[in-house]
Amino acid sequence: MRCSPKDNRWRSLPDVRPEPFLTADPAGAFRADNHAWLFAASGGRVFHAGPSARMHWIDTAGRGKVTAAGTRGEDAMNGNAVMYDVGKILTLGGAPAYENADATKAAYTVDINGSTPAVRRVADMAEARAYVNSVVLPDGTVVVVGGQGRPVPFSDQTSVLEPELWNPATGRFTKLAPMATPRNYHSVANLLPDGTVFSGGGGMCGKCATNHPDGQIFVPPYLLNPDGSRKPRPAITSAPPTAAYGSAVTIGTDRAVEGFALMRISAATHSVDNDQRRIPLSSTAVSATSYRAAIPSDAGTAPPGNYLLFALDQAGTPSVAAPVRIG
Ligand SMILES: [Cu+2]
Repeated sequence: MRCSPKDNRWRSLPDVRPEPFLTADPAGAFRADNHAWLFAASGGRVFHAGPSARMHWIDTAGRGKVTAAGTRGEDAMNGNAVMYDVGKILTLGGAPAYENADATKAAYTVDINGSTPAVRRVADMAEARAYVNSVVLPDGTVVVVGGQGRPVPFSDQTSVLEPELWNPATGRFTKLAPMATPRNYHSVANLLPDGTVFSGGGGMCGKCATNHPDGQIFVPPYLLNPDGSRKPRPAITSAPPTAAYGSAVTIGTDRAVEGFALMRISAATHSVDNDQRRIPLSSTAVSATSYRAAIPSDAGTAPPGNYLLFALDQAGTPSVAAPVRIG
């Protein structure tokens, strides 16, 4: 494993070996070392949340160092891990093997804010899924889309078409309206700047019948009235394009809002989206339409890069995002 320090040169970490991270996959090393769930943290450390049941801290100083950090249920290959709040990770789904093994409905929260990660099993999903994607929304809920009950690459058998929405306040999942096209192996999902979710791809092997070179946009409940019409939403009228660590930024809105969240712009592949994270900001009202929000001082809380800044009203309805570059 290597890391990129401040001078932008690659540096080898010879003491970060692959063995601790392997799953017990019957297909051996080819499948056992796939798709690690990795989260940048404070002090140059990286948290390894899975998909192996064993979790670890990785220290990137010097030659690098791997320290055991407890276990989280079972091996969950091609499940998901999503940082839905500062230092708080939701993991869900996956299977004990990369393919041809029943997926799980199980979900866990892993809180890495303390010295020892705190693991809690939360309510199961309604459906077992692997090759699934999950997207955290600005209000802290997590949309779970696609996947198969029994993962088989380049197959649409046992597809799960109903998304589920996880609520961190209750630890429970709620089923949502089904999508039209299966999204399994090689599918992706990401948050869009208007607060909707892109779900696309899947298959993409030569001329396979299960190739899905297309996408769908899911409108989460927080944007909708009960009759399906769009809710009124707040708007950000001004925000700085860049923000320094530890600074306070002034954000203008068109109405009174309840709060703000930074959502890191990220990319998904093979059910892994390691950059995805949501950072709620503490803020104070200067007036009904002007707020001062605190940017985290720690690059482990908000790694440098591009974020979407959302304002949320009292009902949790988000604005369209303003782009902000941190650090
Ligand atoms: Cu692949």
